Amino acid sequence: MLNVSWFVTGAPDAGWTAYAPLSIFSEGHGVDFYAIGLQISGFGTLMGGINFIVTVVNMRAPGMTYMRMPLFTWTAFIASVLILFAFPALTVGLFLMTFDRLFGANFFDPAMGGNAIIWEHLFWIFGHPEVYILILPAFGVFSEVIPTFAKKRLFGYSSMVFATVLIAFLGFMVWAHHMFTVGLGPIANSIFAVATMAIAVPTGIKIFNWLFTLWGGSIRLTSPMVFALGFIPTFTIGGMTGVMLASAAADFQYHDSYFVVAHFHYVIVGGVVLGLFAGIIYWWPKMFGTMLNEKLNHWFFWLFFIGFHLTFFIQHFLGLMGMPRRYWIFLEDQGLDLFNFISTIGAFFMAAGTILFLINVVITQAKGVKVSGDPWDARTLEWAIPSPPPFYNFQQEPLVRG
Ligand SMILES: [Cu+2]
Repeated sequence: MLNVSWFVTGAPDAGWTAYAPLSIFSEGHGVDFYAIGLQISGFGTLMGGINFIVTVVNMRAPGMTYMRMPLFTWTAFIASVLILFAFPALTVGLFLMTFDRLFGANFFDPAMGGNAIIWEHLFWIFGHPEVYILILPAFGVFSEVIPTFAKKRLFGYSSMVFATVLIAFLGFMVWAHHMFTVGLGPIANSIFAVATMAIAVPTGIKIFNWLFTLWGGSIRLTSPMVFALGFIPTFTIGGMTGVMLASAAADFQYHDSYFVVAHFHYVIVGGVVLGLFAGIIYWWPKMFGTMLNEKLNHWFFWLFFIGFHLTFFIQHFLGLMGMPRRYWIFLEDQGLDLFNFISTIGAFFMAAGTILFLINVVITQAKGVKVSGDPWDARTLEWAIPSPPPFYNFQQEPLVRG
């Protein structure tokens, strides 16, 4: 019989961050596959990022100067630059880990004179910019959706671009805020604390620009717009808990508790996932020439949005009550049961909303009713051609004048 035991033994049981030395002594091949899998997907991401950079630099339409580019293009461009500089740190770390595990090297083994903390540095020098690789394109989506459905130009375009670049730049100087409890010392902790808090400034600029774009606009509550309106307060809460966590002294209390889990999900679900759904719904007619059912989209939003806050808002308090992360089971009657139960109910709401969205996709594509080139009355350049676009995109190369 074929012996596959070398292949199937051992999960990557060192957590998603694969901290050393746990990761280098993990039994079986789980962590080896973690490393090779990340190398392969990292290579793909890097190639994709380079492709976007080269496309934006070389293939803009005549007259499409950098400061006329749509903000979604800007944010995709800057996110690609982040990929270019952040992923190599992960590549190096994974190579060292693989050498430790397979070839007897000792980069991360303190007993052999290695340094386990180097892995944490390499991981987070990649890991923090990765957050911005995720969130910046979502910011771009909202910067397209909000002006469209407020029927106004985006407020503060150039400050939006400036804030995007500044967030990207500062994003490389804050990685050790994930390591406040490691023992880097008060000076390093203070520097990283201040740098982290500084990121709230360009992020705040963006939030206020979106609010000023809404101000006095004739607002159409289409589903992408409702996602955008849900995003602003949700993400702001995530940003505020981010500033709380950035305080190194306070972080000694929050660290590895559910407070961090709540913060993370307010940023990633409240920012990235809401942006993803807003973008998919908004550009669905552009991609497929059909229009998702708006009534179901709104039901999807409300189930998902209420479910999200039910699930995660309460986890701030679970964290402050001392509930740690990464435990799969808790003893009863520690005062954590009710809040965890509420959290679970919320998760079912989110699942129900997402299933509704998938049903919407299936129904819409089965019906296949075609819509006009610009069903949202958006009027930006991508809507000036038929939906979905013909393979040549524009019949004549467009000349961008403003
Ligand atoms: Cu971070």
